[in-house]
Amino acid sequence: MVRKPTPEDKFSFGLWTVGWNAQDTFGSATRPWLDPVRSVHELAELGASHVTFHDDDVVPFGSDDTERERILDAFRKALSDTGVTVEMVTTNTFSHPIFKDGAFTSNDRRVRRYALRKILRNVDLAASLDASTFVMWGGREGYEYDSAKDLKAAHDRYAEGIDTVAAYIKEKGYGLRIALEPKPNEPRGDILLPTIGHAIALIDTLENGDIVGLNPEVGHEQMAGLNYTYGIAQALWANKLFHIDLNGQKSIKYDQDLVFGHGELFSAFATVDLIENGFPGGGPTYDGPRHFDYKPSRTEDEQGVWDSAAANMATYILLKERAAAFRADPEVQAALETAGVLSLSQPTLNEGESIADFLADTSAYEDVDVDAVGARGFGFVKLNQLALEHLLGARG
Ligand code: ASC
Ligand code: MN
Ligand code: MN
Ligand code: MN
Repeated sequence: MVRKPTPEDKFSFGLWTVGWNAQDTFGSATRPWLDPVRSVHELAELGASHVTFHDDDVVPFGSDDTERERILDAFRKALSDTGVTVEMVTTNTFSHPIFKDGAFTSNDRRVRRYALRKILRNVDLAASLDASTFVMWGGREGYEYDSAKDLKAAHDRYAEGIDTVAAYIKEKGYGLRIALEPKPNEPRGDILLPTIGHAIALIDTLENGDIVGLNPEVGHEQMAGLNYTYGIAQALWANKLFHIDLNGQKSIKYDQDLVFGHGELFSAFATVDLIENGFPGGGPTYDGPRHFDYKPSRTEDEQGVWDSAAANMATYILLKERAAAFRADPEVQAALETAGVLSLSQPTLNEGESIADFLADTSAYEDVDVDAVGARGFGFVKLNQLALEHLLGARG
């Protein structure tokens, strides 16, 4: 049996996840449209504490102001009836044809100005709902043809757009931070800021970069053949892990958005271990929502939608329990010791050691028995097997 989620688990879902009607490139919808009000109630029932949404998930694109207010009133009522809160808001700058060549980086300046207005309007909504994170997934910020985009100008415009939104947040005194979501490709052939590292490098150039960080998604990093746990680790190290999108992906292919753990399970274990237990030697930790951005597969009916939502949380809880047992196991502690994992926190130079002192230290170089040091076994495989046995529930 898996225990039921509690508010301490901080589980959160995008309304576009359960709400996806399963239309894809090759086929029409297999499920009816779901009213976001209904989704809020169902997710609350299943044990989620928070929801997130794109502006257009709740208020259909093109709604007039009266209609918008009517819809938002019903949505706010669902929130207060259930106690569910909105922790993150994001903007749809990818569905409407106007965004076909991007939003902040479209070659058409009219589109860039329109996108900026759509986003600022949504920042106001996010702040009014007390959200703490404003995600930007630049899904259409890209190209298919190398000759079609001035990539220097595209980075200038991307940075300009993000900096303007950040400046607006500061000017208004909103308690929001921006989180960029990298993705290597799909729907564009190539997307700008394809990985966590690319995004961090751009953030470093911003004037208002202090309130700009990352929202890495499991599948997006894995689509690039990268290790998600490594990616969020570097973001944590840089104090830039503002939010996370958890889901599942099986290697380099289209964006599968499977249930968390239904892709690379062993990798999901490492992710949960890092999020819940932190770095072995201490350091920055992630305290934000455990947010799922998955898609209930096209094969599922409505019951399958709720079963898959529950599956994300159940899998996370199981991995959290397994990761706690892994860290608490004395054999694991001994294996970490043998592997040198815990000694990596020790600085390479002695405290106060100058480079001259270091160069004069013959024990660091001249006297080293390189064959003896090179003969050391690290025992990483034994450590990994202990992790696997914990993951499979064979220990503690
Ligand atoms: C987002 C986000 C994604 C995409 C995708 C839309 O806001 O985080 O990964 O949009 O879920 O289908
Ligand atoms: Mn995805
Ligand atoms: Mn996502
Ligand atoms: Mn996605």
